[in-house]
Amino acid sequence: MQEVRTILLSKSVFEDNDAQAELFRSGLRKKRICLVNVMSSPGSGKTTLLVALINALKESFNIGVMEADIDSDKDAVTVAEKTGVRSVQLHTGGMCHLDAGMTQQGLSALGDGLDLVFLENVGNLVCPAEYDTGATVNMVILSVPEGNDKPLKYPLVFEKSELAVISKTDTLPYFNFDMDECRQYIKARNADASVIAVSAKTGENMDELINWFVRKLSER
Ligand SMILES: Nc1nc2c(ncn2[C@@H]2O[C@H](COP(=O)(O)OP(=O)(O)OP(=O)(O)O)[C@@H](O)[C@H]2O)c(=O)[nH]1
Ligand SMILES: [Mg+2]
Repeated sequence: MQEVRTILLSKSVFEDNDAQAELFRSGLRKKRICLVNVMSSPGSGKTTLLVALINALKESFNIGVMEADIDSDKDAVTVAEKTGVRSVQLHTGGMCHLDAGMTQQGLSALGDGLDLVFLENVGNLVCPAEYDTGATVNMVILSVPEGNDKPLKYPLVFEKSELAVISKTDTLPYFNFDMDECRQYIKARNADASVIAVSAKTGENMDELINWFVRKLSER
């Protein structure tokens, strides 16, 4: 099994997380680093989707991954083994979210020279949305089995995300998931959000998602 570095995050020293996040983000923009904060409930397919995306983008961009987890290093090992890109595990010490100070600690551990960094936040649709990590892109994943009403029940994460991915579309035949209604609910939270429905398992519509990132990176 591949070894990955595990960073035990220390409590942030910053009193004002929003100010720190803005400062961190403007530093990232100057260095032309696209940092993507990936939020979703547990098991919605974050790691699976990141592996597919990274394998499609890694020839064109230098990519790194930070995997936040309360305890294990499973996701960081999976990403390292399946993509070969730089990956670090961030242990939150029981906390259900990351803030800007913690994200900065992770990025320092990952090192320099990266164009695109994915931060897989702790699986949770509530807490991560409440803390600005300083990322340049916020992204939410909602999987078909979770149900199309989630943007109504967990509005903040959809308000904060410029990209909403509806994942596991290969399971649509087995669930009462109304795709049009889901898109409407997401747009009601954030009219400007891009909404892209994909299956990482079958590869359905992954091209649209890959192109979204290629475009985003060209705008840096
Ligand atoms: N059918 C189907 N299953 C999927 C798809 N993507 C992921 N899965 C499955 O969903 C389960 C959870 O996937 P993960 O990628 O581990 O999800 P995660 O959001 O990273 O989970 P946590 O890190 O625990 O929050 C696994 O059994 C995956 O094989 C998909 O597109 N279709
Ligand atoms: Mg995961």
